[in-house]
Amino acid sequence: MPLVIKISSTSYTLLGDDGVIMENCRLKGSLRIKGFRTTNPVAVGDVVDISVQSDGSVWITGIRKRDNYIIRRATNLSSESQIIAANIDQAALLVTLHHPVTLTTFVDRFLFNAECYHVPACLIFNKSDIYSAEELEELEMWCKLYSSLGYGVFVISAANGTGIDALRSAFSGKTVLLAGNSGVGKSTLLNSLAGVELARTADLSQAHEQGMHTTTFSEMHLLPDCRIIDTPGVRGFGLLDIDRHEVGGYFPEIRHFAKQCKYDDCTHTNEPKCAVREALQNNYIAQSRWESYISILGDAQQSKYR
Ligand SMILES: Nc1nc2c(ncn2[C@@H]2O[C@H](COP(=O)(O)OP(=O)(O)O)[C@@H](O)[C@H]2O)c(=O)[nH]1
Ligand SMILES: [Mg+2]
Ligand SMILES: [Zn+2]
Repeated sequence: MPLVIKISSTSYTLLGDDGVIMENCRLKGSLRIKGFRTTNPVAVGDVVDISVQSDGSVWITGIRKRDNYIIRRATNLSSESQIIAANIDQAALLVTLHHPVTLTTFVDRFLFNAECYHVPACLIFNKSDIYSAEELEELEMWCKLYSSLGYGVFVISAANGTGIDALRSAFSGKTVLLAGNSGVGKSTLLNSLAGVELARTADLSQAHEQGMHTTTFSEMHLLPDCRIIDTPGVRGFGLLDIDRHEVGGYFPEIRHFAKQCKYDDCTHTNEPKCAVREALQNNYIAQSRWESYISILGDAQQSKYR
C-alpha cells in the first residue's frame, strides 16, 4: 500500500510498494470533507488507497486506519486541528542542555504528550562534544532520571558522530518522529544518520529561506535503516482533550504512586492521604517532574488543550 511521505499545499508525494516515488498526487474531493475537522485530512505516515488515471496522474481515494497519529491545533484561536504525522513507532526529542538551553518542562511536556498518544518516547541529548565537565555531570543526572522512568536515553554528537551507531540500531526498521527546538541539531542529525547530505543545516538554510514562504508541513526521510519524520516549525505537539484528574496517569512515576492515593480521581494537589505528595516529600519523585506536572495541570484547568 502506498505511503504518504511528503505533503505540500497542493499535492502529495507517495512511496509505492515497489519503492517507486509518486509525486504530484492529488486528493479526491470527497475525502476533504470526511472525518476530523482538520486542515488536512491526510498526514505524512498515512497508508492510502490510490487510483491511477489514464493520463498517469494519481489520486488518493482512501486512507487506511491509523495505528496512531499526532495532532496539533492549526492556530491558537482555531478549533481546527492539523495531523502532524501518523503510524509512528517512536517519538524522539532532540535536546541540548545548553547551546541552546532546553527547559525540563519542555522535555516533560513532550514525554507527557507521547504518553497520551501511546507512542514510545526517547530523548536524544545532542552536542556532547561541547559540554564542560560540569555540564556533563548535569547531563548524567538527566539521563539517570529519564531512564529510571523507562524512557530511552541517548547521548550523541551529531557533529562528530559519537553515539550515532547506537541510535541507528535503536531506530532500525522504525518510523521515528523527530522533534526538538530550533538549533538543537535536527538537520545535522538527519544527515549524520543518512550518511549523506539530506537536510540543510542552520548556517546554510537561513539565508536561503528568508523571503521564501517556508513550509511547515512534515516530511518523511527514507534512510537506509529507518524512516524519520521531520516536523519543521513543530516544537511540540498538543492535545485536544484531557481532564485534570487524568494528567497524572501520563507521568509514569505519578501513575505508579497514585494507586495508593485515597481517592481514585486524586489530582495530588490538596486531597488528603495522597501517596504521590508523600512520594514527592520522600524524593521518590523529582522536583522538576513535579513542577512540569503542576504546569500541565494548570493548562488542563484552563482547557488549553480543548
Ligand atoms: N558542536 C556541535 N554543534 C552541532 C551539533 N549538532 C549540530 N550542531 C550545530 O548546531 C547548529 C544548528 O544545527 P541544525 O542541524 O541546523 O539544527 P536544527 O535547527 O535542529 O535543524 C548548526 O550550527 C550545527 O552545526 C553537535 O553535535 N555539536
Ligand atoms: Mg533544521
Ligand atoms: Zn494523590
